[in-house]
Amino acid sequence: MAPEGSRGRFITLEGGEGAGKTTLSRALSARLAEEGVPVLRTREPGGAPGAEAVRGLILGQGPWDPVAEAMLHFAARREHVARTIAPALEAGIWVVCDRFADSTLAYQGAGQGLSREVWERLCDLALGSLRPDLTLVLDLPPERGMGRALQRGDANRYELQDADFHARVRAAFLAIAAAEPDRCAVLDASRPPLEVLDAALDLALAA
Ligand code: Z5A
Repeated sequence: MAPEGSRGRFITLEGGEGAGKTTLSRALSARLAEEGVPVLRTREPGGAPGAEAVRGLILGQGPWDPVAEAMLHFAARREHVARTIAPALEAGIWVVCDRFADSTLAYQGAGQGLSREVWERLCDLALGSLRPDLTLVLDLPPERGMGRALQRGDANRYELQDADFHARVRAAFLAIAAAEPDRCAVLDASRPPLEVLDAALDLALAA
């Protein structure tokens, strides 16, 4: 458990569709709470009233120009950070967030052609110095993740992209993790949910 009065830890979950981020964020938050850690579970795009409204624009409309789409994600993210994430961390609450800025680099960058330079400028503008303490990348072959996600029968426009798009997104997440081993850990998301959770909990408590 974090010492009283200290800043909360910021943990992000990343990966392709159907990799199990939502499942893990629920279970990990519950297990952290059982360990006595004050924890807030949130998601992107969304996590604050204005950001949820932008989520409706992003998922409900489009296609967007890639830079415009990235700016929408970062506008939502800025609201999310300002209204939800930063106040929680400052209050000593840990934040478990389903997707964050790495998703923009993977989807709008590798997927849609946004340059890394523009992504970095948007990070600086929207996030200041805030970066996750720990990022868990749930890695799964896209066809397996898509199979899981499509079973729900409510595919969004990202899920409807072709196999090459999803392969680029997966490779981008693995490249992010390889480039920042101090922040990121890759979890094999083909393992049963409880095994994924145990590995995530160990990493979270050590973060
Ligand atoms: N997006 C973007 O382009 N740029 C950005 O900056 C951001 C996002 C932040 C948001 O969609 C979309 O926005 C997203 C990227 C884009 N693209 N898509 N799609 P979303 O929030 O609606 O969905 P998502 O983030 O992709 O998550 P998801 O599809 O809901 O999947 P998930 O959360 O990773 O999986 P899950 O719901 O936990 O699990 C899916 C099913 O698999 C479910 O039936 C589970 O019971 C099952 N499951 C989970 N784990 C396991 C294991 N370990 N074994 C077997 N079965 C499992």
